[in-house]
Amino acid sequence: MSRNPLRCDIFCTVVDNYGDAGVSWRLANQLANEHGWLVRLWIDDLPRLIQLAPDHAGGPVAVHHWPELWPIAWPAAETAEVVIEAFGCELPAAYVEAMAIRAQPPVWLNLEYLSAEAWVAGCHALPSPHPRLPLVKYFYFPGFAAGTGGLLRERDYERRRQAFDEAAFRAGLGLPPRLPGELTISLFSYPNPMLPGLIQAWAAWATPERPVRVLCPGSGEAVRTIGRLGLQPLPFLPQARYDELLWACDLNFVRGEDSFVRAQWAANPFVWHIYPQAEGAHLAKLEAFLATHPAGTTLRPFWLAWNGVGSLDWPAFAAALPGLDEPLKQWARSLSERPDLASGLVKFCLERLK
Ligand code: TRH
Repeated sequence: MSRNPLRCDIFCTVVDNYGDAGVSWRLANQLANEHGWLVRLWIDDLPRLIQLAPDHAGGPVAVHHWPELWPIAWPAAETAEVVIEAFGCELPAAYVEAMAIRAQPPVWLNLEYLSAEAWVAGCHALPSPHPRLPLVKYFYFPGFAAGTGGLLRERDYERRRQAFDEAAFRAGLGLPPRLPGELTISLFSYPNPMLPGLIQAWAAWATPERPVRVLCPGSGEAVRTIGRLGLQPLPFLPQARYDELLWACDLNFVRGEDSFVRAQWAANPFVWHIYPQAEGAHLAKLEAFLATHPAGTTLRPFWLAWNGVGSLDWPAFAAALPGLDEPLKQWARSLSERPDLASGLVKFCLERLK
C-alpha cells in the first residue's frame, strides 16, 4: 500500500541560468498541487527563485536554501520517500548516507535535460546502482517521444489560457493596446551576434500597416523606436506571467529548455535559441527537434541562422508565419495527449514504493 501524502525532496543548483530553477519549481508545484505530495525544494540561489516565483511563500512547496556547507550528519527521518536531483547536481554526502539507512530506500531520480534525440527513449528510467550503498538512482529523461518521461504541463494550463485577457495583460504591463496589423514579438535569448541584423531587418520590414513591437523580458535595455519598429524592455516576469506573454505574442523567441517547452504549449510561432555547447553538440539536438516537428522544414533555415548557421532571412520567415499556425497547434495537441512528466514520474515512483 502506498503511504500518502508522500514526501519529496528536490535538489537544484543554479548555474547562471533560469532554466534549472524554472524546471525544478514547475515540477515541485505540480507534485504538490496535482498529486498532493509534500515537497521541499532545496535551492542554492534563492534570489533566482524569487525572480521566477515572487509569491512562493504562499504556496504548498516548502522552499529551502541549500547551504554551501551542508551539516556533516543528517537524520534518516529527515530524508524523503522520493528524492530528485535536478540536472546532475550532486546531493549532499550526509543526505545520501541518511537515505541508505531508511527502512525502505527512497526512489532516487536524476532529472535530466530535455532532448529530442533518438537515444533518449533508450536511456530513460535506466537504473544506476550506488557503488557502495544499497541505493539505486534512476535517470529520468523528459522528451517528446513515447518511451521518454514526457513534458511538464499543468492540468489547469488550458483553463488558464481560455481565461486569458490580452488587453488586460498589456495594460498591466503599461503597454499600449495592439495597433491594427501589429506583429507583437517576445524576445528571450542568449547574447546573439545575429540580433543587430535582425533588428535592422525588422525596422526595414515594418510599415504603418504592419508595425512591429518587440517585448524583451528581463533585458534591462532602454526603449528604442526605429521607424515603425518598437523595442520595449519588460521586467523579468514571474513564471506564470511569462506564459501570458507567450500567449500575447504572435512570435516568441525562446531559449534553453523551459521557455522552449512553454512556447510549444502556447502554440504560436516560435524560434529557439538552443543553449550553445562545446564542439557544436547543440546543433545535433536542434536538428533532432526539427526532424520530429511537423513544421520542421519551414522553421529550419531561420532557426539554424538564429543559432549561427547561415544567414537570417526575416522576410521569408515572416511570409511563412501564417502557415505555421495549424502544424504548431497540431503538435501541441498531440504532445498534450501524452502523460505529462509529473504524472509519469508519480506513477514511476509509486510502482517502486509498493
Ligand atoms: O535560463 P535558461 O537559459 O536555462 C537553460 C536551460 O535550462 C538549459 O537546459 C540549460 O542547459 C542551461 O540553462 C544551462 O532558459 P530556460 O530553460 O528557458 O529557462 C528560463 C526560465 O525562466 C523558464 O522557466 C521561463 C522563465 N522566465 C520567466 O519566468 N519570466 C521571464 O520573464 C522569462 C524571460 C523567463
